[in-house]
Amino acid sequence: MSMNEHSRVYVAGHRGLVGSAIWRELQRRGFRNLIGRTRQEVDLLDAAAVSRFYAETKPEFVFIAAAKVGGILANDQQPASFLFENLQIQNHLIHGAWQAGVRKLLFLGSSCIYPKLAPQPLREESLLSGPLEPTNEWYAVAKIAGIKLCQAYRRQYGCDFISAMPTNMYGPNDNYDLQTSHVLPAFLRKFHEAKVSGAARVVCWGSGTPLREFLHADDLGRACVFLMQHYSEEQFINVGSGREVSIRELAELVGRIVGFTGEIVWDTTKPDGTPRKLMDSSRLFALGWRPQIDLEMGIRSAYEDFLAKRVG
Ligand code: GFB
Repeated sequence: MSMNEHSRVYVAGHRGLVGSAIWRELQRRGFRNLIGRTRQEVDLLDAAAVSRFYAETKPEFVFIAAAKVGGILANDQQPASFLFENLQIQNHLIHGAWQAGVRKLLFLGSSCIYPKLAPQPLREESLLSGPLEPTNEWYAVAKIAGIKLCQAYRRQYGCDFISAMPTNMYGPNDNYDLQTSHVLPAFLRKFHEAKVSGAARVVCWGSGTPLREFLHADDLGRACVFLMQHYSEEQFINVGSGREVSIRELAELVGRIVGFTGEIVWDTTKPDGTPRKLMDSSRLFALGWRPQIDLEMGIRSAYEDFLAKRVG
């Protein structure tokens, strides 16, 4: 039986950027048996706690949006945490889902699984065809292991476990901490604070030349629910918008939306990361799915979320 509004659906990481978007989409579609647990309620680093949770709640469908995530600097500075914690979280959730007889599971990876110099736009077949981008290889290795674990449980045990690889995400419930965040929430905060304080300059990291593809979390939420209902292949599938911008263009766009009129300067002691990361999402598009939120509209709504969440 496929997932419907009566199904028992567990969203791991339901308070985060991606998990909360999946949750909102399921609510919007009238799902009434949603299961979510905070870190305090179920520690996903604890195998026994995860297995108890599965036994008690018996979910039929599972979305894995729980992970230790962060921007380029956090990835570079905490290699052990990014590798170890992500392996633990996904091992517990995937193995536990098999033990609990979960009908279908969707694991979320990241576009950083691809080799740094793989042909662009990035096709699913490029996985493991070359060396990874060094700033986030630890996170990438964990995510590759998660994809492989889903494929292995599918082959050995016949589990309907699938994986989706989203591009760079942004939207409500993002992390706005300047040391650990991704670029888009960092820009919202930096440009907003500069505007409010009347600062003449905003300092951005790297050279501004890297190209990135952005997707609003609500588009990813819709894609995840769509894939849970319509996709069941061993090969993972890319989820992107198909549009890329340079980090410099992004800075100018965020500056304009926020209303900052000063100067943008580039701190080239900070890493650029991979030069380009555009996904080929044609397999997903061929299934009939399309993103709905363009970058400017998405940044405007993300800025509203930032203003609403801001204390003081
Ligand atoms: O979003 P971001 O941290 O992640 O950085 P990645 C994207 C680009 O923005 C890099 C530049 O070229 C940064 O140097 N940048 C400029 C900034 N100013 C800032 C700033 O103030 N903060 C941040 N964070 N960046 C991550 C991976 O890579 O992408 C993760 O590390 C994950 O593993 C995620 O895959 C999607 O796109 O470089």
